[in-house]
Amino acid sequence: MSGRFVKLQAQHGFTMIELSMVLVVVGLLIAASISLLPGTQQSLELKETKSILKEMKAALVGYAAANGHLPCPDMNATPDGTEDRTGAVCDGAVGFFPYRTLGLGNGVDAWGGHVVYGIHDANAQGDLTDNSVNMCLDTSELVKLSKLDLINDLNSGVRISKMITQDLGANPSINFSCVDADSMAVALILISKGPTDANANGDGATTYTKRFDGNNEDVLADSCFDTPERVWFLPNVDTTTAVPATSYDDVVEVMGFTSLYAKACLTP
Ligand SMILES: [Ca+2]
Ligand SMILES: [Ca+2]
Ligand SMILES: [Ca+2]
Ligand SMILES: [Ca+2]
Repeated sequence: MSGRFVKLQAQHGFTMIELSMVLVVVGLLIAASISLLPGTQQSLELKETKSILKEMKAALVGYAAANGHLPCPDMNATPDGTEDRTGAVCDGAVGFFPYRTLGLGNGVDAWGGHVVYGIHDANAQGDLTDNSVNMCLDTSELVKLSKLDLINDLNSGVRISKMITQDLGANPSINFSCVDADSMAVALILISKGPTDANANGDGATTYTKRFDGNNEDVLADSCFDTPERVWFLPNVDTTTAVPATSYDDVVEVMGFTSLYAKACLTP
């Protein structure tokens, strides 16, 4: 009887130790997950935004394949999701993503910001967005798409910048150039501002609508933008040193002329 009692006591004690060890481990796991959460959340939103921009690009290609032209940007200051054009010509080359024209539910990134959509200068060329010409069937359009636009239109239309210098020393910096000789014309571009005004250059850090960085600044006024290869670059986010002008958290997706033609016009 007493032997059985001792055995029960021993079993009970062992269970308590085991339980307390489990509680300690659970506590450590919770602490670890809480400390990891902000960075994990940010990278999830970045990943989701990249995926959203790719889906938007696929929708644009599908629209071009079905209609023979791209939709115009949504030029409403408060985006209504519909393209804005006057006849065959777009009301502007850079505006917001026309999600309703494309049959999508919304046109925002993972942070809730409206995605900017730019198309190659519609007023000067009228090719990609002209709804009276099928860019897949008109041979003069074909020639322009494959050759002339790329060579001759660096001075106009939507284009992306080029990296000119890189310094990964004590004060890292990467410089991009938007001058005509360094930039490259593209058929279309999609831009998310990311979560912050990462280069903190005073272009409106307190409001979401002005969080563009790098060459994406003044996004509706000037049509040269950052290359999609320009990745998030936040070297001095601890703010103990001045945030360099190269800090950058925008997300950019582009499509060139030949790629658009191949995907919209040649893919069965
Ligand atoms: Ca509109
Ligand atoms: Ca930004
Ligand atoms: Ca900025
Ligand atoms: Ca610009």
